[in-house]
Amino acid sequence: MSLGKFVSFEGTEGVGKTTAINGLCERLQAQGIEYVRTREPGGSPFAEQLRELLLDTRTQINDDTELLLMFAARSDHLAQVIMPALSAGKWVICDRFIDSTVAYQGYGRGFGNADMLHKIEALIAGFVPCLPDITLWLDLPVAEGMQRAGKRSVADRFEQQQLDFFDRVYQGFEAQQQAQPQRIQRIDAQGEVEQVADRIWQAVSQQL
Ligand code: Z5A
Repeated sequence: MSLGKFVSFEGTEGVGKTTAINGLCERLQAQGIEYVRTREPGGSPFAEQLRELLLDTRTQINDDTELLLMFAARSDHLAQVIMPALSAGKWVICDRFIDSTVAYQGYGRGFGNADMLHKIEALIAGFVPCLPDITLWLDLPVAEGMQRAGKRSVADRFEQQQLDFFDRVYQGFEAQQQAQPQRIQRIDAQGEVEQVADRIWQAVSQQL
């Protein structure tokens, strides 16, 4: 039986997920709520190895291979980290989950075509035993996120994509939020860090 809450964060590049998760974890700690903070792709030792390959600019794979590797990483992450934590009554705070697959592999790589989306749906149905209780989609114009992210790091294999790719990814998140408004809450990611943290806490505290 699952007792803990499963919270995922989603959004295009540089929207502020890491910053927002820091804020949420501080507030959970203040409430005395035990949580496990994790991320995808990755989160377990084997999935972190796959993450390195997936983000490495030298990796040359086709779209189906990328999709299957995302699910291989997720399967291990679920088995090793997510399900045990939830069963132990802990909250799981996950930086990206299945909605990133729909957005990046389904809309970014697959242009939102039905074939790719059906493959993803089948993989979710077959290999994902539980969906997040709440997903926070940090909504920020793509260009603004890129500007925030650009201040910081060297581009990985996904960050090297062109603007039209990220526009499609954004459309993927938007479409999913519209299709599943109960689970996926849109959070305005513009404004000061504290303002965004307050919006997130308002959404999450309804789960308490
Ligand atoms: N991927 C996929 O394709 N399919 C899948 O199924 C999954 C993932 C699960 C790795 O993700 C890649 O994997 C990702 C999709 C793909 N590629 N991309 N793009 P990731 O989450 O590790 O990488 P990311 O999306 O690029 O995240 P990020 O760059 O780490 O950004 P972030 O965590 O959302 O943002 P941040 O680090 O908190 O903030 C970015 C900067 O903005 C930073 O300098 C902050 O100080 C600043 N910031 C944050 N909040 C604010 C506010 N409110 N105002 C001003 N500045 C701010």
